Amino acid sequence: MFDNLSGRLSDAARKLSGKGRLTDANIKDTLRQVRLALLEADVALPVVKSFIDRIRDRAVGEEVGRSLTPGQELVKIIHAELVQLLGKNTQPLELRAQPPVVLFLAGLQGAGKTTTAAKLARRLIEKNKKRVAMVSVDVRRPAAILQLKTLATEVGAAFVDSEARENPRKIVDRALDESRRTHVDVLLVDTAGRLHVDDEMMNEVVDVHARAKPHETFFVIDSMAGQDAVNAARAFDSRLPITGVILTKADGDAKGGVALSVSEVTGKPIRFIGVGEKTDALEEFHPERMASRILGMGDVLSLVEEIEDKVNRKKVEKLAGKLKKGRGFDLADLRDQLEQMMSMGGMAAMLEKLPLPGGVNAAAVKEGADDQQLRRQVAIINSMTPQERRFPKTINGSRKRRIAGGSGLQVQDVNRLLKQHQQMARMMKKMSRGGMKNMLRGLGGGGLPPGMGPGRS
Ligand SMILES: Nc1nc2c(ncn2[C@@H]2O[C@H](COP(=O)(O)OP(=O)(O)OP(=O)(O)O)[C@@H](O)[C@H]2O)c(=O)[nH]1
Ligand SMILES: [Mg+2]
Repeated sequence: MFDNLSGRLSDAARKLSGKGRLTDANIKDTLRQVRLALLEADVALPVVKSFIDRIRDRAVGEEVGRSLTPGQELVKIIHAELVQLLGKNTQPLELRAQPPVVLFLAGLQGAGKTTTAAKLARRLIEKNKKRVAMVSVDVRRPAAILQLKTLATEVGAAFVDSEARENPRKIVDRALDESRRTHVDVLLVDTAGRLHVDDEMMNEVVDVHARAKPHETFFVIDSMAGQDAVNAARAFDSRLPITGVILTKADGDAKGGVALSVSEVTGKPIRFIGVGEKTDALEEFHPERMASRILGMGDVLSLVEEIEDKVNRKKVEKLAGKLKKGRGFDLADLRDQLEQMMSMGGMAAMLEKLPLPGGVNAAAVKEGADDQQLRRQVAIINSMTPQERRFPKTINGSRKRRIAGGSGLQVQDVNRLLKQHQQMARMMKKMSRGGMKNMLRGLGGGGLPPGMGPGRS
């Protein structure tokens, strides 16, 4: 799910570079890509328009954080808007009311109402230790009643029988009576679906709803259903006091548009997502997680935040100033770098969070870049004299042996470190302005310094 969208968004963001400030001009291309990505993902056009407008409003004039690329800054903004759109807080099920607490499920035909009712029942029984009963008011289709009965038995919920052609209101009354009598905590009401929204159907569901007086009214929507389903969401939302959306079939290859559209159109939070046909395949919905998944950025965002927090700005500025004055990147500077990495939880922790490019063997990379290695490198530098740190070229064979001995390592370890330093010094020199800044940008998702991990463009 969401592969298209995430691919496009991250590509677009990566291409955005240069300027220290986001402007109408420099985000234009990226926003066009985001727009296309959203349309490709079946997000409704008006939704796309207002979403893009909000991002533009928020982004233009935004100062790019010291350690971020403009692309990352924009991704941060898009992420925040996505979270906002998908609903900031998913509240837990409202179960505190006087029993029986009634949960009501409505939606189009085949959306997954009956399956979801069973999933909710199972969850309530197993997790919340509730006594659960289920009832179907789908009186036009005898098979629907039987389907719910079978599922109720499977998950261990009570089942209030109903008959084809019976008056739905009467069924609801009976279900409420029976639930009170048998001390049921939660009563789930499964309704009939229709192929299209029509008045007759709407009137019927509104009628049943009024009788059931549910504490939660869920609109169940198939994440692969596209625009029609989103229009149905609007229709249901205007007639029923929807308290939440349940997005089903999120395990399929849906493009993610329905999640965004339904949130924008109804303004109601997505509460759960269905991720399979089995009765345990129901997850709580987390806007943060969904937004990150849509952006496909791994945990880059949290990494970006960490870098912003923990990097010692004074040191960064000192180094930047030094590089500007034409003095080189020496081994003491390298030591500062390594120590900063250790304070960020080491390379292994950082690599965990980076979405490694395809073909990179994550295990192998991690092995070569663990905390222990960082500590060794720092130990080597610590065994040098200040003069050696300042002028690495003076480190000859006998000095290397002394340094290796001092740090409890081999001469070849010293050689490796010196080589690594040389590469970094060269890279630093190449970066005409704000070398350190750029290097940290690299760490934020662009790439790791040579010799410290996989090269990424
Ligand atoms: N893969 C997958 N399939 C699901 C999910 N939820 C429901 N389904 C399948 O979708 C089909 C329709 O589900 P139902 O629960 O019968 O849908 P409904 O909304 O009750 O349908 P009507 O009663 O006909 O309106 C079934 O084959 C379910 O197994 C899900 O989260 N993932
Ligand atoms: Mg059904």
